[in-house]
Amino acid sequence: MSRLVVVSNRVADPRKTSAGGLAVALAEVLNNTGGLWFGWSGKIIEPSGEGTHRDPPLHTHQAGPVKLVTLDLNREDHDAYYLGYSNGVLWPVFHYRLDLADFDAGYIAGYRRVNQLFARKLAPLLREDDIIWVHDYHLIPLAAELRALGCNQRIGFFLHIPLPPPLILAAIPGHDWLIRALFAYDLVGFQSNADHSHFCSYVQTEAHAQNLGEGRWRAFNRTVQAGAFPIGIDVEEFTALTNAPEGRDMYERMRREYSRRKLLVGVDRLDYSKGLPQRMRAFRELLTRNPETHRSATLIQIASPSREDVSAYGDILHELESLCGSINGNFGELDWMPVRYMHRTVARARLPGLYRASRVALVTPLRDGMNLVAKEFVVAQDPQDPGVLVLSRFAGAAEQMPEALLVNPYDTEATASAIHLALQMPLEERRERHEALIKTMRRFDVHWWCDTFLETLAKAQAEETGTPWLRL
Ligand code: ADQ
Repeated sequence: MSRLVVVSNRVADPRKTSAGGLAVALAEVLNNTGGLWFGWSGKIIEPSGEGTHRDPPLHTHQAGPVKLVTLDLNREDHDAYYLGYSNGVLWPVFHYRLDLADFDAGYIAGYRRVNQLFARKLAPLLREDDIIWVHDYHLIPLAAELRALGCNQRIGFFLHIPLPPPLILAAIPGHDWLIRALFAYDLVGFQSNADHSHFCSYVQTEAHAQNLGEGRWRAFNRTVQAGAFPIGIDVEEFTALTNAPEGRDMYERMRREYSRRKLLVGVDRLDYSKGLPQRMRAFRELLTRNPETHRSATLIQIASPSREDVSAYGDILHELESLCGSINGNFGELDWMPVRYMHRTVARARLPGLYRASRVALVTPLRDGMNLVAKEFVVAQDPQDPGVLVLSRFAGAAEQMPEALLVNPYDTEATASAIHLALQMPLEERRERHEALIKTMRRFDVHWWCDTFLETLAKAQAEETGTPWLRL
């Protein structure tokens, strides 16, 4: 059996439950084959510090049968690769936010440099029959760099964030280079059919790729297979977490505290893609139009700090704080605050209790690859008295969850109406919708996602080439 090698920007210790569903699921596969997980350590070497040289040493930790190998980045590389090209260019553009992209010409060179560094450090650790699975937008050119070093192993890539339509993608300096780099993989996976179709249109129109059928494309003397592999959650693990003492305790406490109110919940990273100001405006609209919701509805919004060193994130923080303040100022009473906003991360063990105590979840991103909060909310519900999911049609999850109340988060009035409908939905309808949703969650869980991707990768037919891959 081949060994699995996972490569991602950050590496998580799979033995820690706080690592979450994805880390746990990958760990399970890695455990089976005694695999390797490779990525950035999260540490930055400052210019004045020791070891500012280009090739930092590797750190190796054995986590059960899984070997974790990480490397540090020097400040210049980190700023160009991580803050610059990954989070200043690819993240906004892939989420359709050209207005927030910072197309500094120097970033792409740093992005490439770090991908080359990853390849150079990883290649000597590889075995001939390894299967390599690369994750996310930080590492698009990694396979091409590995191929340039003579690595012929099967390499798959999964994009966790959306892929925009060709004309938006084409705004990125170096977009043709990026997509050409995807052809160094044997299999490229997307979250949704929409993302996959954007890839197909791009390679047809911009790269004149030949469609070989069954998801296979030929261009740049190479064949790549592409498809949609919607990520799921670990339903069993999350159900166990819901029934564990900490989850139950959280549930009981929330029910006691809010016994006279219906709770609405939002749980997000504080990111402009998550549509938090739009959500607050819709909630304000709900309160304005429906006086009977006053005192009876409370929105708990948890927004965990994220990428605070990227400037667009400071703006979203201030906008959100000011909206929450003005809603509470205008509508609040001595014994009722409409919004409880917390700028922090909630311990994973407590999340299911919070979800279960809530009548409505607001998952209203402006664009999202998938959105696992929507799935976690459904799994944490009591099937006899489930809450209602209000879900943005622009989240990848919407393709799999038509039984949620799907909304356009840019349409404040329509979103407010959907929230109102959710608050009033009769028990029978809530049960029916929940039953359909939980069925899908169980069928397409994280194990399905891992297994399907890896089985497809094992069968993907690679074709060789001598192309010099990456001339920028
Ligand atoms: P993210 O944008 O980080 O991930 P998401 O899928 O919403 O988004 O959340 C990932 C995990 O973080 C979930 O397990 C959630 O519970 C947890 N989380 C989020 N906010 C939290 C908070 N405030 N406190 C505690 N926990 C919190 C990217 C893509 C998504 C895609 C995932 C997985 O942007 O579209 O679903 O990867 O592929």
